[in-house]
Amino acid sequence: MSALAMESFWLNKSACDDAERAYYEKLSGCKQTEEKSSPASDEVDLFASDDEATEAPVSVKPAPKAKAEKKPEAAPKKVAAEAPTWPNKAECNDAETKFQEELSKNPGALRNKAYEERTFIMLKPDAVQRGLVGEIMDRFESRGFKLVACKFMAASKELLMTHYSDLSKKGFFPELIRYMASGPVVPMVWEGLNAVKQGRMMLGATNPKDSDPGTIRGDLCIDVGRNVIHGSDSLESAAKEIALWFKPEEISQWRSAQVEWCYEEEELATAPAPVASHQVRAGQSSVCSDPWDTSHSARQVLI
Ligand code: IDP
Ligand code: MG
Repeated sequence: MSALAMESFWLNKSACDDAERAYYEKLSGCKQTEEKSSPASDEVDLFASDDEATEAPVSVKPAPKAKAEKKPEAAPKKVAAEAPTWPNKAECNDAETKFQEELSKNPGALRNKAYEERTFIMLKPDAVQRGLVGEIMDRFESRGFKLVACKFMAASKELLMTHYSDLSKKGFFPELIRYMASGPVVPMVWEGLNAVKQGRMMLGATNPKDSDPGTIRGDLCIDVGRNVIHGSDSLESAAKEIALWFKPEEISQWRSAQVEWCYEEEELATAPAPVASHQVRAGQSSVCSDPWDTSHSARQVLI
């Protein structure tokens, strides 16, 4: 009895081992096979699909392994490629430190001084009378230029004669002075990249009949004697005219909220203050610092 029982046990054991082996071969090879199999009975499932078990491991299992192995190889390659873009990192950091010092004294300071070019623009009495002040200022604002000084005033004949002194020999000079003194004017200083040249282009030709459509004069006036706006024609005359019409203390030093959105080089990193999760989700933080260079985070917002 006992010998028969043992024999029966080992026969069953062998069958069970085979079934177990087949089961794990199938299990390790293919999820789909596992999903297809009926959960009703282990025995039916395990013994019925012996043939399929050989195909299963090939199709799915190697794929995730290959992906997992590739990732660590990619990282060092990226570091090696990025490294040469910061050959003079120390110089960059020095320049950034100097800029931050300057910014602490002048909130209007920019890294690229070309963006600080200034031009003198004046809305003439006809622009004021015709209600074009907002329209014209809007063009400069919308373009991205920064207003740093502005007055609404009646200009004296003396001031106007000094301003137009280079035209004093022209036949139209007396009428020009009379017209310019006949009502309030709006002298302004606008700041931005190529402000003088771009300002002149925005004005259009002196005589509106020659001004292109799209320019201020081309769109808003007809007669050369009523051409609504003045703009400096060179860097030298801009400096001279700004000094003539404005005292230094009348020119504001301020950082426009637009500056980072108008000039690529003027982006400041935000202070590393904690940010609420809903703000992060809304995309509030727009810092674009180099992820490979932690020292770059020295940039600070001072306002
Ligand atoms: P700009 O204003 O385009 O710089 P300018 O030659 O400096 O032109 O002349 C200054 C202003 O003198 C003109 O904007 C215009 O108001 C006036 N002006 C220029 N040429 C004539 C002219 O032929 N007749 C009448 N006024 C003129
Ligand atoms: Mg001129």
